Amino acid sequence: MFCFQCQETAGNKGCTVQGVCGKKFDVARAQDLLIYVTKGLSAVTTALRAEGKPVAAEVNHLVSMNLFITITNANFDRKAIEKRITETLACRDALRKDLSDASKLPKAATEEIPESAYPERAAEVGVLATENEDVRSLRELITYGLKGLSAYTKHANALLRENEEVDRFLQEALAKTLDDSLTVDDLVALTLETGKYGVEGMALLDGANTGAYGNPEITEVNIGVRKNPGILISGHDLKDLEMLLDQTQGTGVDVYTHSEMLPAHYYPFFKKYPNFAGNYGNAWWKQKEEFESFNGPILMTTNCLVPPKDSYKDRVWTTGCVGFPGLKHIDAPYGEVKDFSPIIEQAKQCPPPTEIETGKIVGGFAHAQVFALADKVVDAVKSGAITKFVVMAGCDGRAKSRDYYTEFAKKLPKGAVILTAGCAKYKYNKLDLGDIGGIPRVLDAGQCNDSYSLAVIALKLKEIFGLDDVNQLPLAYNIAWYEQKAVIVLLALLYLGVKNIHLGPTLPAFLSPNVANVLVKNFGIAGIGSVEDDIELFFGKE
Ligand code: FSO
Ligand code: SF4
Repeated sequence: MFCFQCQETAGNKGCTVQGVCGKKFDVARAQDLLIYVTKGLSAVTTALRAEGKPVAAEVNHLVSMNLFITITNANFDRKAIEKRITETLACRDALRKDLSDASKLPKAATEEIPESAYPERAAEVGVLATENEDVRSLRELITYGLKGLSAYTKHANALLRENEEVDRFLQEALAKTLDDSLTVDDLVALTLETGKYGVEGMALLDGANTGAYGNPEITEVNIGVRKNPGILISGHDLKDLEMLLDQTQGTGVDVYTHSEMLPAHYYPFFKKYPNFAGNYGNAWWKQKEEFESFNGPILMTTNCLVPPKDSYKDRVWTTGCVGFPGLKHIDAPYGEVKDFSPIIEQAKQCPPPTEIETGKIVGGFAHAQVFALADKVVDAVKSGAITKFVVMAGCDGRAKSRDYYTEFAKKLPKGAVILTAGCAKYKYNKLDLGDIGGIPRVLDAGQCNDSYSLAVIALKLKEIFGLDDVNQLPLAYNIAWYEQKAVIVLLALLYLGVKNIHLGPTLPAFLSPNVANVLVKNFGIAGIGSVEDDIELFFGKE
């Protein structure tokens, strides 16, 4: 195996024996083959569209779910992944028959791969199959961006929103990563185009979420516990949460959010459920301790599953893209209700959660809420009470080096306000950083996909202040990344013209020196240094 798609890759080079994430060799191989056959299918759908033939929404869903399954910490179940490979090959072959001219298709779109040959073929089609390191780097950068984009379109699809244009691009770009005639320049252009569709995909999801659940608003979320048994829901899928809340009404079982599900509390819609109790725990990587002490069942709706300990394994349930051998999986087709009753029954037999902390955290600063506060924010900037905004969106992770972000938040000058989204916030959202004239110094827009809100806010501020360029705002970017959704967020920001983004705690291993250079030269992308040096870099000498 060779995998270097996330920030925790071994030695910041690549996982070759087993993933640091716990992904086993055979699972990594199966994921490589799933990506390869999905690219093959995408070459067929792209050719169909070129012939003016429509592609069904189910096929778009198959492609995006396949990509989502391969995101870090989503699916560790080789058999489930192999089943997807078989389905994808069947779909590819059926669709290919509709083509008038199949002569120009790449091998991935035509070759037969019997099930018995999956491991052997998987070993030949992974990341290292591309020899030129710059081409490999760009192909992977694009593919990881598309994985992130797929996750976001999948969530929109769950709320019955579609954008055929985004799916068309996604599949065309996947197919292009198989095309040996593309030059490095072509691939750089495709990388930026991926960012453009990243913005589209996040806008689609933002519309789906706010259309279904209202605009996030300032909300205090309880981080303590109640006395009833509870179900902990993690991941990003708000539709799953809605179904779980509906089904737990009147059962005496409370529902708590975990990690990236915290921002659900900010939506008006979810406030109507009396048993929506609060948020339990922190970012994904602390789950081994927190799932233990939660005592009740846990529902993983998307990525960020850490291989579970035997002591609580029987309480972890999966749905959607998530899979792990031995865990129980519940699913239903898009638009249909998932039956979560076995989870609720299990919860009733469990003791209530053990309290691990008390208090409240505040969030809900997505675009509409910040626009509502715009006058206050603008006045604070004009009066000099707010000197700078720092976008600290992205991910949290296990590495000790991520303490940098806690220290950075603590050492920020008093006039600085953090704009955040994603699980990176857990590095500082429980610090008491206070407020500036009633504006909290940590403004949490929501999940990683709500980084879209931060971009919309930046564009609005540019307009209010009458600037020509978003880079003239008193706004710095110090982003933490971990998995592939952060890649699409980064590409989206680059597409919007944002420069001088600092990315940490390490730069991606999949950037070859030349590709890294392109990003440095054209966009001023940089890593992080020491907290003191970076504070000075962003704010000047005190
Ligand atoms: Fe995982 Fe975090 Fe939201 Fe990332 S919980 S790491 S960019 O924020 O994706 O899924
Ligand atoms: Fe390694 Fe990350 Fe890939 Fe897991 S997802 S195998 S930790 S690079």
